[in-house]
Amino acid sequence: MEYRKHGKIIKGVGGLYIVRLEKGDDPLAGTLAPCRARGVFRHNHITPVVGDEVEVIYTEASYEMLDGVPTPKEDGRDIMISEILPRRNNLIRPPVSNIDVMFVAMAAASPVPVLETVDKMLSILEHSGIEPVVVIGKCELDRENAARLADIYTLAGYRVFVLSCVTGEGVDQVAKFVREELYGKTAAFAGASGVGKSTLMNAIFPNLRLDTSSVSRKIERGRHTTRHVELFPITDDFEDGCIADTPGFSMLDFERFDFFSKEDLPLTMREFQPYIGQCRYTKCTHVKEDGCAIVEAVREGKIAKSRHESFVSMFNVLKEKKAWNKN
Ligand SMILES: Nc1nc2c(ncn2[C@@H]2O[C@H](COP(=O)(O)OP(=O)(O)OP(=O)(O)O)[C@@H](O)[C@H]2O)c(=O)[nH]1
Ligand SMILES: [Mg+2]
Ligand SMILES: [Zn+2]
Repeated sequence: MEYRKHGKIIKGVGGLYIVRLEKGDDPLAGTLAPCRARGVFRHNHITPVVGDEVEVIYTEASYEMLDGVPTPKEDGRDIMISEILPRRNNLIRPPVSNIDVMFVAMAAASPVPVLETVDKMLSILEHSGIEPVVVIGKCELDRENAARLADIYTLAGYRVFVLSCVTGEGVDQVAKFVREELYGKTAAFAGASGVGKSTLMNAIFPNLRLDTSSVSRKIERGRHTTRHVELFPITDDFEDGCIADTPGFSMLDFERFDFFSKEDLPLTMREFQPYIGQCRYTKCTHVKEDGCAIVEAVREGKIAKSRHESFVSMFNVLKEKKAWNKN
């Protein structure tokens, strides 16, 4: 007998994918099944990623009975991902798909937040139709900077959480948000390595016990603690919603920034929207032109200076890309 099932990839390591199979009457319904991807994906340069909704095929040979319970074989050899369903969205970094909400995490200090990287991430999320939520962690290390960052992103129109996993302040608010607003959704954490993503996941889900970097981080500079993307259920049921912990990125990963065109860029800046179409020149690039409504809003403090600086920096990268493509 051949079973065809729908499922969601919750983890992928070295070509072995853990798929949470949907509920049903079949032997492996509701289990976390180790699977392999059909060769045709590799042939077509398609890599299954965490968050993918997939079709899986298995047979009686794919599992064994352990204490009377059908248990999938660990090597995943006999359970095949036969199809990846169309993705609602798909990010390269962190490599996830079908995300509803992305927590964009930074630390008030240690590591020093790089706002340009944060803003690039936010623009990519806006462009992908993923709702960003800003998380400012380690607030006990530099309260002034935490408040400054919170102001920048609140002004930009984002939901902002300020917290510390050391003092515990702000953690309950995030946990409440997760319980109340992520029901049935798929969320993920994104942010530089060492900002405290896994620590916060552990604080929200006390049973999780994810690896977090210890005091040895200083010696192991540049090492990522989290190595793989993995989705965890918010309750004990994946269908109630899930959140992915992801490996932090370093600045380097963003050097090739060519996700969209320079014409699309202003549309990815949330707080620019009321001013678009208000500039003196219709072809205004919003970089420094006379009569630019956005530059004026920055001057008046309605748009944060750092956000406009990130915009200009991204604009210059995208402008170069266009010139390069013409050759
Ligand atoms: N002072 C302070 N340290 C924290 C806080 N939260 C986490 N840390 C520490 O920051 C370090 C990095 O935390 P992780 O949770 O491993 O960071 P991460 O973002 O998951 O890092 P990657 O997995 O490499 O992406 C650890 O030593 C944590 O103990 C906090 O609120 N305050
Ligand atoms: Mg981590
Ligand atoms: Zn303008």
